[in-house]
Amino acid sequence: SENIQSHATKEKDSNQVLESCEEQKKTSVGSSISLENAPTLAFPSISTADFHFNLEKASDIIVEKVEEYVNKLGNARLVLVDLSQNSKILSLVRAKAAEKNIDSKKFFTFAGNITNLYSDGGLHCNAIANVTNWRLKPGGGGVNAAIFNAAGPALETATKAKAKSISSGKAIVVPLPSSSPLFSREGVTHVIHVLGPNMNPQRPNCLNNDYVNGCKILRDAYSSLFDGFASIVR
Ligand code: AR6
Repeated sequence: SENIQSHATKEKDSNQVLESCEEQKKTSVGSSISLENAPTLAFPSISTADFHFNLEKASDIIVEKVEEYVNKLGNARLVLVDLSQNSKILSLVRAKAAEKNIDSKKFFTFAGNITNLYSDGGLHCNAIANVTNWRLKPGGGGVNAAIFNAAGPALETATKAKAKSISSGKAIVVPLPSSSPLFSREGVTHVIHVLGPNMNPQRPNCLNNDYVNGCKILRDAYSSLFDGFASIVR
C-alpha cells in the first residue's frame, strides 16, 4: 500500500507541476520557459543549392519573411537549418537578422541534418519543410532525398493523398503518419513540402536568371510555407 500511496502522491505532484506550467504559460507567454516547448518549424534555405538561387538575394528574402511572420506566429519558433556550421546562407541570414533585431528566441539558425534534429541535436521540431520538385517525388538530391528516405514510404503515401504535383511558390502541408520514423524518433508531426524558383538550366522550369520573377516566387514560397505552419499551430 506504501507503493500505491507514493505513486498517488507522485501523480498529484506531477499534476501540480503541470498546473503550474499552465499558469506560467498564461502569465508569461514569450518567456524562455514556454518557448522551449513552443511549436517549431525547421526549414532549409529554399532554392539556394540545387536550384542555384543567388545567396545574397535569398538571405534578404528569408529575413524579410521571417520578420513578417515571427510576430503573427505567437510563441511558435522558426529555425533555418543547413548541414554545416560553415554554411554561407546561415551566416548571411544570422548577420541580417541581427541587424533587424529579430528576437533570437523565436528565430535562429541551426547546423544539422534536418532529418535528425532531435536525435542528433536535441532540437525538437513539430514540423519540417521539404524543398521538393514539382512532381513531389522521392529522390533527386539535397533535402528532398534526405526527408523522403528518412520518413519511409508513409510520407509518399500521405503526400499522394494530398496532391499529385506542386507549382513553384506554393506549399503543401502533409500530416505524417505515426508509423514514420520521423514521427516516432524525431517527434515530427508534419512535413510541409515547398517548391522554390529554379535558376538551374539542368532542372525543369528554369527562370534563366530572371530575378524579378524569381524573387517574387521565392517570397511566395516562404509565405506559403509559413502560412502552412500557422495553419497547424492554431
Ligand atoms: N539537412 C539540412 N539541410 C540540408 C540537407 C539536410 N539533409 N540537405 C541539403 N541541405 P537543396 P533546392 C541544405 O538542393 O536548391 C532537390 O533534389 C542545402 O545545403 O535540397 O531548393 C529537389 O528534389 C541548402 O542550403 O534544395 C529539387 O529538385 C538547402 O538545404 C531541388 O533539389 C536547399 O538545398 C531543389 O533545390
